[in-house]
Amino acid sequence: MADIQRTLVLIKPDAVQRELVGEIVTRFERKGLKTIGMKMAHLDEATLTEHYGHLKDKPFFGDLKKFMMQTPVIALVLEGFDIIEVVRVIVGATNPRAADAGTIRSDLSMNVPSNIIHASDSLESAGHEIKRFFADNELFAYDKLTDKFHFGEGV
Ligand code: DAT
Ligand code: MG
Repeated sequence: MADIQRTLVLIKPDAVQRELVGEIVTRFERKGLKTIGMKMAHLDEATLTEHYGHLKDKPFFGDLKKFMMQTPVIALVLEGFDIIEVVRVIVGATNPRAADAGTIRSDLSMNVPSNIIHASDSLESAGHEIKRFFADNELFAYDKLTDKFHFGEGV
């Protein structure tokens, strides 16, 4: 039996500027993923230094943080079976020009630094990232009428 997991998604400033927020949220909804948290936030440098800590020695680290502070972002927490892997598949590879056709990055972007979306890459990072952006009382448990199709036997 697959595990129910949670993952963090950030819809980045280029997607906000390019009016792609609805399109991206729609793709997750149509797949049947359950949103349990959603908000707009203007990220500060300290948060981004932590969030992108694995890239701190890269030459593009400063530009990446500046880019992420250009506008507020939309943060989502999604919940479902194997959701970390499912969302990474829907998001596509880091380089949008190499991403599989049909993925968000392939269909909607062309450039690594502005690849429009972030998604947690492991169970461990998802745990840290959700805590970084959401308080416990900003995450919601509720039943959706469609849960039986996505989580159950479908009958
Ligand atoms: P991902 O976002 O697919 O998890 P990552 O964690 O390696 O990829 O990098 C985080 C972000 O940093 C990525 O979405 C865009 C930016 N980035 C990565 N590699 C880059 C590069 N070579 N030049 C510029 N920006 C880069
Ligand atoms: Mg990453």
